[in-house]
Amino acid sequence: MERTFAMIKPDGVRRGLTGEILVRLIKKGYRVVGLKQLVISQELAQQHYAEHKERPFFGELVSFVTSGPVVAIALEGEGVVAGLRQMMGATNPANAAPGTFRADYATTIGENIIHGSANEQDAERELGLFFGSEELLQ
Ligand code: RTP
Ligand code: MG
Repeated sequence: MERTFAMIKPDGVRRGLTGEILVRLIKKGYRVVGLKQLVISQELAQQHYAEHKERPFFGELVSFVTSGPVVAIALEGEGVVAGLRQMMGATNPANAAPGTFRADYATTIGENIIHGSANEQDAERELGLFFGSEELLQ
């Protein structure tokens, strides 16, 4: 069964959105197969967002995602990689469709409350960065 990696970013945790986001993911029908709250290191943040290392916003992005606890979520379900991205909405909340997390709970591109893997290959890589196999349900 398909799996993906979701992460409630520090702004989402700070604003008390963890419960609501988890409820919506679970009600959708996805299974939470791994879950933990942690403050991520600079190294992990840089590895996680390595594809953006040459972008002008990289430094800000790394400092933001390490600024407080995040909630790392391993999610399983049919079509969950694309399905999570749909539920998140566009990167810039101003362009996100109503009803998506980013449209409903965020206003700025730099603090858009949730991360989701872009494709199945990224999902596998990111799940491996954040979870040991013993931390994931079978
Ligand atoms: P994420 O990786 O966090 O799920 O977000 P995403 O796929 O929707 O967007 P991506 O292009 O991967 O960018 C990662 C994060 O970098 C910040 N960003 N800032 N200032 C800018 O132009 C800019 N562009 C991207 C966003 O916070 C985005 O979520
Ligand atoms: Mg991305």
